[in-house]
Amino acid sequence: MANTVVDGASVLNYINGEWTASKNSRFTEIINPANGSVLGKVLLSTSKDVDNAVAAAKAAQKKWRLVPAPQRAEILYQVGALMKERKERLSQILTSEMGKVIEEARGEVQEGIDMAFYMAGEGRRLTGDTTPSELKDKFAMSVRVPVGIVGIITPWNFPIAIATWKSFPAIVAGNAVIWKPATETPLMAQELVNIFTEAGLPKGVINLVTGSGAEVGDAIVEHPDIDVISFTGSNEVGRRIAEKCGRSLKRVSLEMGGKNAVIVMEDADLDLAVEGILWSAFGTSGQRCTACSRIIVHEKVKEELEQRLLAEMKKLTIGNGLEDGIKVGPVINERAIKKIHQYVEIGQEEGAKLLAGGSILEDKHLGNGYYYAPTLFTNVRPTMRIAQEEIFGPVTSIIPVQSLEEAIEINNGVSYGLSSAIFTKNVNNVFTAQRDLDTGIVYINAGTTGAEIHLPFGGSKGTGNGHRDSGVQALDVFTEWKSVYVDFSGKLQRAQIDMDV
Ligand code: UN1
Repeated sequence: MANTVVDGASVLNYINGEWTASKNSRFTEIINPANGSVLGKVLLSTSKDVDNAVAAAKAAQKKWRLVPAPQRAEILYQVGALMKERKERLSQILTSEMGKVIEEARGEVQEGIDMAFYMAGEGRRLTGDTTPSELKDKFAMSVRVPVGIVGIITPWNFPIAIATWKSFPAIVAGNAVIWKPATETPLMAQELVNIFTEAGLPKGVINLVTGSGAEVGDAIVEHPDIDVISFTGSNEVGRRIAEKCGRSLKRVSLEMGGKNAVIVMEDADLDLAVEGILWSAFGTSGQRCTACSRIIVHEKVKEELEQRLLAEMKKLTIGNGLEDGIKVGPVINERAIKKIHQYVEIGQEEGAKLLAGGSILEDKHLGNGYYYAPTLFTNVRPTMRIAQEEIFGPVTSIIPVQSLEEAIEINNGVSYGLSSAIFTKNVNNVFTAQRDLDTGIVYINAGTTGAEIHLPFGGSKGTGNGHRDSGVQALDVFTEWKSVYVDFSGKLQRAQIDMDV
């Protein structure tokens, strides 16, 4: 439990209530993306470690499922209280490890705290239905039961919030968890696991196994005793996971990103639209699944919007997110910055016009961090790769249109369906847009980010496979329905369908 210092930390596995090393004691470095410094190291585990974690989880779940849900929830209330108490510490570590600016880190930790109290409340609900039976003296109801052992695989861009979206509903519903966090952000995982332990979660109910997707991720996905997988990450990896789960009929919940757009109509409040676009395109350096990477604008206000955006983009301060006044932090690592830059080159080759940014920043004061200039393209055609593929960086593209109908068609003309937004004052536009935009989340007069935890989070098409994170709907991923019939007539009553047999 003392294992929580940022400098020189080494993150081990947490199996059956103990921080343990792996037989294969290989480690990889945890890097601060703001300056390239080494924060510590994280264990690269093997499939054997996953086996040990599953064995511990199975033993623990046998008892955990029998703990009354309101008592399971008490532990989540305590988790929420501890997170609240440690909010600043968690936020500082989050910024150091992942790079998002400190205000955003605080926001993310708050999202986790909200999730704790919200899901704790579910411990006193977890409702099913009671419904009349077709027969006399017979009672019928449906109840939620835990699925069993849950494998959760979480990304680095929201290292604590997304972990809470998945682990809290799983735990309150009576499951045990095997968690593989992103290799880039194991410190947040270590912090959250310590909080679970201090809150009194019995050993084996949560188990942490760190390491690569190829080794640990695959071992979790393929393990015959893990009943459900909940994954957030790229579409490419999500598809591979779904194929594997399909072969073994394992339930799988996927959230795989977006190509989100803000629509700006000719009657929009442009100041508001500019603010919403800047926040959702360049906040978190564009590394949100919900980030605005397309701006679909009515041609009548296109130039005005461009000018206002450019003026505001000049004011964006870039640097280490722990420093005061910084608005845009680094991107996660070298691989990410190269990919972002490649997309910018692709955009230029495709004939899009670069209005701002477009370069890797290497100023001296930025040290060895991974900084990319906030980038704006215009005159982008909807079929260009920069308007179709997820870039996951501070790059956004203006696509001009002549009508709402065309805007909606372009919004829907991508393979993802996570989030969309429209700025307009016209009530007819509002209701048409909320009906016809084909994303799982729609914002009116706000940017594409900022989902609240008590609503379902996820999307259509290449974004997901029909499940949702957070909201009460998250419980559907981690529970089975059981229909229970109680006959108190004292005789064998055949069901109505079998009466005439
Ligand atoms: C993500 O990027 O995967 O809606 C999650 C938002 C945040 C969550 C983003 N509440 O922007």
